[in-house]
Amino acid sequence: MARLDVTETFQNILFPGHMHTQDSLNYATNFKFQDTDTVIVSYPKSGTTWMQEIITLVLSKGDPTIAQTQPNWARAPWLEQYYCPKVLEASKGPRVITTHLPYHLLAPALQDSKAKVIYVSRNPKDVVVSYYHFHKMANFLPDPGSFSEFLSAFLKGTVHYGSWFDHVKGWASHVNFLYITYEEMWQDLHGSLEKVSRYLMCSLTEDELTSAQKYCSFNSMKENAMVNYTLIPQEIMDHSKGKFMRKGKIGDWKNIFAEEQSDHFDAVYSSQMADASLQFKWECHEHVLQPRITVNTPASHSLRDI
Ligand code: PPS
Repeated sequence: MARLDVTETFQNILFPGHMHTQDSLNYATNFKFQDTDTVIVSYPKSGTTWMQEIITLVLSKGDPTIAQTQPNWARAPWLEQYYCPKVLEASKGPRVITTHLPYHLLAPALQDSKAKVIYVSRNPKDVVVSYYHFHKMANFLPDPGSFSEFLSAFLKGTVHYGSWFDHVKGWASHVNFLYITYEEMWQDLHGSLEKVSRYLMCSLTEDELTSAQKYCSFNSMKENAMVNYTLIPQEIMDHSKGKFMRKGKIGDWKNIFAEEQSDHFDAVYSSQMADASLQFKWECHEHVLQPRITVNTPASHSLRDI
């Protein structure tokens, strides 16, 4: 499948026609989850690949063999992408599934399911920067234009995969899942591995944790062809225009946002997140959510903190 210039619109959300079709999106929204499934959920550029690697290494007890021999999309396929049924049919043992879909599209399928959901979020200012650079190298995404133009589309929610705000607020209303931030993984990878292993009820010894930590570090993943997307042909992802494992930092937004862009972002954030059921602080936080946690601190304050 190439379809690099095709955009699929599904329930008013844009998806790259490369990898997504109306059939694949319908398959995802009608999917029959199994109670043994683990589902990684994220808005693009929030730490999806990192969580795929973390889960692979937790389930393999720190042994890197699978992480270094199977591409991430074959171990944890994206539910909404066309090849997913084939990968799942061939899979043995408990399934790990990835999705960028917003909550309202998957909620009916997940209702009454005991599948373990791990939601990864990231400071949206870093998300938009990472996403902007990704648009330049990924030939299945439209030309992002200037950063200012892309930022404006991101804040309006007209970029591919829809609104970041709707994504995080929607998934915050799901019952009982592991919520973890990119920032927490960055600041405490060892602790994050422990949390994921506890949630998956797969305990690791200290040596196994140390090994897992080594292989899901940024430097290790950057060199791992199974996750750095160098297996993808140049015409689909142009690595001369940028790297998938680009910087792997927190707070990189400060290198590109102008002050007025940051102020405008904060204002849109405050207004969009006023009704959020979870307080998002882009520091070290992890919650197994109960629905409708009250927000005590104005969310916009926390955005300025890092
Ligand atoms: S995608 O395309 O949605 O699957 O992208 P996603 O994997 O969600 O996000 C890519 C960004 O995550 C960074 N990344 C990491 N950062 C730190 N440590 C590790 N191990 C790691 N693995 C991936 C990757 O570099 C992208 O962020 P940026 O800011 O662009 O570097």
